[in-house]
Amino acid sequence: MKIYQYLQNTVTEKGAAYLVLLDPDKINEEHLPAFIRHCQKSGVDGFLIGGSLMLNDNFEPFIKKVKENTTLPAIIFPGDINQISPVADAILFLSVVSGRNAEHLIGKHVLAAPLVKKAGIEPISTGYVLIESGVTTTAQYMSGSLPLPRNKPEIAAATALAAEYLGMKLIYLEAGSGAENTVPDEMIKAVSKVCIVPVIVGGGIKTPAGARKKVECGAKIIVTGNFLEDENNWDMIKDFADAVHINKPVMV
Ligand code: 1GP
Repeated sequence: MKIYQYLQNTVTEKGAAYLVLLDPDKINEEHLPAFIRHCQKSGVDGFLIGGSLMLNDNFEPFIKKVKENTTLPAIIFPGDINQISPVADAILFLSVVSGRNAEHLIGKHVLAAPLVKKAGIEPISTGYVLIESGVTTTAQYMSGSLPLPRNKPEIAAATALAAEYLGMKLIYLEAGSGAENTVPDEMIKAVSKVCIVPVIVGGGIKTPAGARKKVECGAKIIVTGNFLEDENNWDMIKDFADAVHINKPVMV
């Protein structure tokens, strides 16, 4: 429960937590140490690590490198069961509850559970809700499931509540990496209203103001990935962190 507790404490203290998603297939490894240190200095609360494909065969060394450059938690955000490593601190044990593909609801988990146990890392059970976002995203395609219609906040709320009643500790509202449209504000409000567990929102968030809006709607954890893969945007990490940390006054 260490990392889950850390996330909850961060939410209590700062109002919301800000996680940066690192995809080993997309991040230039040479620049990784500087990026990680810059994230920590800028107020990021932790890292999600994972990708849909993992073509580079460098998953574990990548996490090691992350850990060497930060004291923040490294949490696996697995695209598949080949993304499990004892070097990480925790893993989001994701079930795609928006879909009806049994493989992604429970099938992969049966194969993954003994590996997570062996790795000795903390599993954080997470109800993963894919939201329709304009175009077919990689997450939708790879999970072989229909996303939840974006104009149906009540279905999202019912889905999230069912996941919570099944014992899941986090609800991840996912528009998909690089999504054209982010998770709708109304949907975040509807889910946050019924769920006690923290709600994560990610996919297509490109501005600090956009991130702040999601927090104002009830999101407790914000994830950005794609936007920071362009090194020209690194200057904005502190602005994102300040925008997400709604309890902390911004120093001007
Ligand atoms: C994707 O929610 C994350 O799984 C982050 O999305 O890469 O679009 O920021 P972006």
